[in-house]
Amino acid sequence: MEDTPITAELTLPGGTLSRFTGHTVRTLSDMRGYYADTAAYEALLAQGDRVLYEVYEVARPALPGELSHGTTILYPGQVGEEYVMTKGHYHAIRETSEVYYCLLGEGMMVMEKPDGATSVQAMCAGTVLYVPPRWAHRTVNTGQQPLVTFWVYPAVAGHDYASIQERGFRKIVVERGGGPAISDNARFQQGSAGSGEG
Ligand code: S6P
Ligand code: ZN
Repeated sequence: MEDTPITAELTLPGGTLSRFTGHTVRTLSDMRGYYADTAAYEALLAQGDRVLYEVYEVARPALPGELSHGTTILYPGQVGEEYVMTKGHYHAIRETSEVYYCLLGEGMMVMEKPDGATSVQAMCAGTVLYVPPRWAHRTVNTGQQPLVTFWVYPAVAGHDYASIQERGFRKIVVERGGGPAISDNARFQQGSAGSGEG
């Protein structure tokens, strides 16, 4: 693994990086079970699978001191009333944090802790958002254009998707009267999100 300094170009409005180690493309079919309105999800999928978000990552070795970083391009849209969103995750090592810098678009970061604490923060170009240790996090695009974020987190963190996939977040972001509103997730299931690997 390269241990010399790395320079990359982050191009806007696309949000792409000129150098990266991984490129993940998430489509509607990857998101089965995530959206509250399952009928709307199936109806949309029947019209065709489409890309919902892309991630460009400079993944670094899982060693103390290393920082992984990259960009997420979350496309606009809705599944029923619910705005397009990322899967969301805890970091496998719960005592790790993350910094997000919003470069373009409008959205929200939905966050919660296993003890039930929740926080939903608005993001637009210029917003710097700190996700402290132990907070699960998901990005939601509430705007009309791609939501582009740059993020940095400890490379040792790892990801726990299962806790969110099984239970969801307590809060969801839906369209009400032409704008975003935060709503209780009727499908949220109580349960322990565990302590992670750390
Ligand atoms: C990683 C960081 C982001 C997300 C990305 C996609 O810790 O939070 O790179 O991975 O925004 O979200 P998700 O929930 O599908 O990984
Ligand atoms: Zn993360």
